[in-house]
Amino acid sequence: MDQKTILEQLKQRVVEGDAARCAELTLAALRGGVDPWVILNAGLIPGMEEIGERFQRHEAFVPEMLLSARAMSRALELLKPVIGTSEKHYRGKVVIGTVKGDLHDIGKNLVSMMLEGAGFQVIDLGVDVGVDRFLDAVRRERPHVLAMSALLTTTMPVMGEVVRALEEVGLRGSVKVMVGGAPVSSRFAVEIGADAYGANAVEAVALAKSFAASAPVRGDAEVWQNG
Ligand code: B1M
Repeated sequence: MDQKTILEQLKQRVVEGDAARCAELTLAALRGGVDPWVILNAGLIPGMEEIGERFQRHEAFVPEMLLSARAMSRALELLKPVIGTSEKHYRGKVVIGTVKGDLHDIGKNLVSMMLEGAGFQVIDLGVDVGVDRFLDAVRRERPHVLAMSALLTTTMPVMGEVVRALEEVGLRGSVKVMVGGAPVSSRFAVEIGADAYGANAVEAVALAKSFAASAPVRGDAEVWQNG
């Protein structure tokens, strides 16, 4: 099978939610020398976009979206060891989570994966994370960056609530706040007082690197390296 056919098949299998076939095709593509970013951007993500469009047209429903998400996650697991830069150098610490009311985690997981590959210690709070849990994590972990993801327009305001809460308890100056997710924009980031908007995982990593590089030196690199 040539690269174009594999990628087209991969997209179709994501749409159908066929996790087993998706995994086989991902492995076949990797073995055939296809760049993991091409697999992601030209196969898997277009599949997720297609199922989202079908959902919007009422041609697909939540169970179908769930199957597609499972197929995509399976393929992502296979891409994990080869994607990213796998740097050994400690870059800093990031607390990440999908905001309260929102269960979408594929984009957030991709960002986490890339951050880890780039040398960040990532504390992933998972999905449906409310203001208090973000605050507790910032207090406890003292991260360089707090990264929040939202895929629903209805859950985006939680990001602003977190920024305000950080200000109220005097923690805002200690952490850079980065927001992302399909409905989020740089304009929204400015409106809520976040430091940055990451349009995708690559941008999120570049932003985190610049924030960590400009932060005062902390004693957590050794702790991280010693496990
Ligand atoms: Co839902 N869903 N969903 N869904 N879902 C969307 C988001 C939707 C756009 C579909 C549509 O209508 N076309 C729509 C939202 C409409 C809106 O608010 N504007 C929608 C809806 C309505 C819903 C429900 C309300 C449906 C219902 O129940 N009636 C429901 C809500 C549940 C909830 O969260 N409370 C729901 C449920 C689900 C499933 C659980 C079935 C499943 C999620 C499973 C999972 O994540 N484990 C699901 C899915 C799969 C989707 C679509 C199809 C795909 C999302 C995805 O994974 N994309 C989605 C349609 C779409 O996006 N086209 C849709 C691939 C992923 C790699 O991209 O997450 O955008 P993305 O991440 C990108 C960037 O955004 C960025 O980097 C990533 C890589 O480039 N990024 C960051 C993300 N986070 C970042 C953080 C950063 C930086 C960058 O730093 C902080």
